[in-house]
Amino acid sequence: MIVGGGAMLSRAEAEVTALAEALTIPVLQTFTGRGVIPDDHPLGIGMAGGIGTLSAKQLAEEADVVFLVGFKSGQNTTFTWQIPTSQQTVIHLDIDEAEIGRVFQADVGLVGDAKATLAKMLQLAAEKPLHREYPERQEWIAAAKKNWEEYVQAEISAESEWLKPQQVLDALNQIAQPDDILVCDASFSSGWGAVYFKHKAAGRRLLTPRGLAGLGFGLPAAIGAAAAGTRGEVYLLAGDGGFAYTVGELATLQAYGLKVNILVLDNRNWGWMEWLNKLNYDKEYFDLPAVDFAKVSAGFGLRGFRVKGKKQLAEALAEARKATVSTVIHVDTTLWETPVLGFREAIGRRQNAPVKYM
Ligand SMILES: Cc1ncc(C[n+]2csc(CCOP(=O)(O)OP(=O)(O)O)c2C)c(N)n1
Ligand SMILES: [Mg+2]
Repeated sequence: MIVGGGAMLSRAEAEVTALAEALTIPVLQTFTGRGVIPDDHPLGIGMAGGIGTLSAKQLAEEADVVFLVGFKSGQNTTFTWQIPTSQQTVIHLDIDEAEIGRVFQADVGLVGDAKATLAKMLQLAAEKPLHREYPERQEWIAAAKKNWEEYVQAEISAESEWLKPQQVLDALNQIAQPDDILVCDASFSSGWGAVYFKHKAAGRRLLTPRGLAGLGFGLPAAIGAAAAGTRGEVYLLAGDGGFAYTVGELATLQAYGLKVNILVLDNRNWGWMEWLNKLNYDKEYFDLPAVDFAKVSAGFGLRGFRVKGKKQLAEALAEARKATVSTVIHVDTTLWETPVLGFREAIGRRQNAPVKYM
């Protein structure tokens, strides 16, 4: 099952989970479908696509049937329209009839509200001999999930001079509570958030800009989330480049007494673009000026920490959580880590390697 934002808008979290459990279906998610099932659920496979988990990639490639739920077949989740393949059977459920077969041919098209339609499918499944154990499928899913968890664990426990963004997300996962919200700016931050931020309960907890495109979205969007009065804390993850686009909005946080815990991933570069430069031209072109965003934050009357290692990061996150005002945590990170699977593969093959997807 690949679940998109349509399922979230229809609040179909319970029905998606119930159908997945009844038939042992792994649940892969899009950016706007993230959180439809908690990540620690055995069938919760997380983010699907070119920016996604390796378990989602494996399961999407190996499935014989792909059930698209409230999902518009966007570029990321379909690996730039390579999945579903023509060999896979496609069932597509969407509230908008025009979506069915618009991008991929659907073997079965279902037009309806996600919550209502999944509830009906559950009822039909219960009446047929479908509600049963599928041990082989369970093993297939559990093995894929475990492989990815081990892969992430290795990334997290690696020691290097610079923190990896994966380690920053791990530190955030350690402290974040189920009701907290993570807002991400465009570029890699959205990828780090979507792939590595753990959804501890079902529901929408991740806000990313559409198409991961508009840099500078992060801080204004986080201000919106804080002003809306969410139950939990609001976190913002932004790159050093994009954060500078709208950094003046720190004044809004100060003026309205709103609280956002801000993590700036400083790789001193337009990371996404520099990766493309390196992969396509084997050349690095950019450097961004060194800005101390912790000091910038203090200049706006807010709190700021500049952190290097894991210990300093955990301490700053704890301080930020306790505080009543907004905090900027400026984290110096390595440039050569990316949440884009195609980039990772291409850099492994070294230079002049055209990127297969994204
Ligand atoms: C408004 C806007 N301008 C330019 C771009 C093109 N662009 C995409 S990613 C990127 C680099 C972003 O750098 P940074 O915010 O530091 O994040 P990083 O990729 O380093 O994690 C740029 C310039 C964009 N997406 N949006
Ligand atoms: Mg950057």
